[in-house]
Amino acid sequence: MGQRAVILVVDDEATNIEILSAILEEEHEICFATSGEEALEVARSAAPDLVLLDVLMPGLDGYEVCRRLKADPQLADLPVIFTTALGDQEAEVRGLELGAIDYVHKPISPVIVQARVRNHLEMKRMRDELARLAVTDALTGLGNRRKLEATLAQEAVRLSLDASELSVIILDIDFFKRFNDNYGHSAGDRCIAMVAATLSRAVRDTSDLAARYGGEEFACVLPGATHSEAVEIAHTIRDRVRALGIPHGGSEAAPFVTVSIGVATATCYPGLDSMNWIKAADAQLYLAKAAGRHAVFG
Ligand code: GH3
Ligand code: MG
Ligand code: MG
Ligand code: MG
Repeated sequence: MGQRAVILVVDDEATNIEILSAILEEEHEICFATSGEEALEVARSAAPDLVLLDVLMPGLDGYEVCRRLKADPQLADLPVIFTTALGDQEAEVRGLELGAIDYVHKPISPVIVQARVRNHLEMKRMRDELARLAVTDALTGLGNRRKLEATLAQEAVRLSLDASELSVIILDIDFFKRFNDNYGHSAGDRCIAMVAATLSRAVRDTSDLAARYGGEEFACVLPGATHSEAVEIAHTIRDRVRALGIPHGGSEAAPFVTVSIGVATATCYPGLDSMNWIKAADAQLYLAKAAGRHAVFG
């Protein structure tokens, strides 16, 4: 069993909150709000997994709360189930059109509320897992190319707003075709996973991204890192990969697996294209390869 889900119960009548809490608290954690305004605050602070939202409330009504939740990128994925005494189809359709996933009528049936909440939580868990898999590389657990491109696009927006810096590192394993030829494809896969783990330990896990860019090529996005900071990180990565001591008889750079690294740093400029940062780092990587490999250029 995983962690207990957090359900936000919103209703202007305390009795309704008590009834829903009593029905759900055995299986889930409950937090509550007694107005639309409070619901938006608690949705942000308590990070619930699902909301049971009353429609008729003074001030912000349930529809308006739902509209605001769906308009907020941080909260848009939060599943909303309306609970209401309104019996007409129009009210129900309006709720569903605003992005609610379900609608339960008052007086509520405890078993139906329990079953619907359970189903919607399971669907949310699967959606979250799919979303995670869509941006994760299966072999290494790093971000994949899609994640890299999304992060770069996000960073381009951020850089156009503040004048901070951003560095990109591109890294490629040296003479890897010969490694596969000599030691086999499975050993090659294990080598890629070890280089990936080294990379991910060398960057800050809160703000930086380490991604698998292609077969034996990786990229790091380092928001806020100056050029000299990024070059220093690149040297650390280069040294740590060599220190793994993975034998590589076919390499002309060392008797062990090594990497070549290119570094590029961007600052804000008009018409900024984030894929140009990758091109700039790639050009430096090419120079590192040409200079004999196991090198950092930037
Ligand atoms: P260089 O030093 O110039 O980078 O030489 P290289 O041989 O590493 O360069 P190249 O790009 O020609 O070869 C990359 C090789 O990586 C070719 C391919 O067989 C191998 N490769 C790509 N993806 C994978 C993978 O997922 N697993 C394994 N085992 N090998 C892979
Ligand atoms: Mg009400
Ligand atoms: Mg390559
Ligand atoms: Mg290579």
